[in-house]
Amino acid sequence: MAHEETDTSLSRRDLLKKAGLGGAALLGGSLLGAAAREDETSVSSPTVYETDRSHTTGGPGVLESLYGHTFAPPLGIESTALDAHTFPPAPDAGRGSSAREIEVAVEERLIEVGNEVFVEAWTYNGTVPAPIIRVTEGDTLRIRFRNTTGHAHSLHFHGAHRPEMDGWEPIPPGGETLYEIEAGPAGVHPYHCHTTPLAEHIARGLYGMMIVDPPGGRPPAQEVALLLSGFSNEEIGRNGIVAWNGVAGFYSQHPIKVVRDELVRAYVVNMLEYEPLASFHLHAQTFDVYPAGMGVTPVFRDDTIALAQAQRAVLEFRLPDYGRYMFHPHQHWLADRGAMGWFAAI
Ligand SMILES: [Cu+2]
Repeated sequence: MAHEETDTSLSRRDLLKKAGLGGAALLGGSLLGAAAREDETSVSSPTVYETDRSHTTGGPGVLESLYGHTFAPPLGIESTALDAHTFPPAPDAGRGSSAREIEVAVEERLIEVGNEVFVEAWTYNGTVPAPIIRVTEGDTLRIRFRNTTGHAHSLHFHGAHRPEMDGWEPIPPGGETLYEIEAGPAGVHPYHCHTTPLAEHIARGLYGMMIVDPPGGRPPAQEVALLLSGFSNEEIGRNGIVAWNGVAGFYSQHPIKVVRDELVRAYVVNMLEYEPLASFHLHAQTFDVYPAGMGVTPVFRDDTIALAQAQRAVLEFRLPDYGRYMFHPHQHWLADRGAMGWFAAI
């Protein structure tokens, strides 16, 4: 297997030895290419990868392979650990106008977002990102909101709703409230805390994805959800870790399996704070783009979409050949910090 991930317990020097390269070449790309880069980096910036490594709080931290490197997930993390975030709950199309009751509690948790990288997170219901909410357009969504922490928080939905239910007003420590919105429009919309300092409340983990189906449902597809976000694990205001669905390097180690040549629908949301722009790039294939997941016909076709903060899209594509298709933000600074992943067409 040319693209097998390397053992994360090996040091970089061990990796070079294992590859029979001594200290003569960098891993990544062809050997000829690597040798050429070694010459170039000797006169430019040879230490960039070591600089990256310093942003972990311990352990090997970096997953290196032929395609480069990214931050590694927690050691021994199960391949199913992110299933609830990767695969949206099944739709229940046609439920429009029925009432949906949801309990949301703000809880503080210490979570491992990468190999031995822990952050003191603020969470909705204990996870970052928060659980995916899936409803049908027109559903009445009642959210019983409890703030169990020592800070004020709130819950604000994107999409359309009455302004008094917009969720920007802080709910004090120990406080409760009831939000009631009519879900819509059909699409994919983030929800997040809107209490100041807003950036920090988002960067600490208070966000999630809401999928709103049209009343007739969507055509059958293999559905996946990918929410991009970051963690200021060492310095507030800087994303030391960047991750799809909350765990750095997870999809690098555990590709998302899809059936070859069958329709894939990806709900992609950018909740990365402190970065003016992110993107989603798929290798070796193009996709149809429904901005914010709205509309019944795609607006354009591409292999890369730009996503400002809170922007999102539904992407539809088929992977026609058996094999692995890479995905990552095309800002490689972000990919290197944990947002590298693969689809495996099987
Ligand atoms: Cu908050």
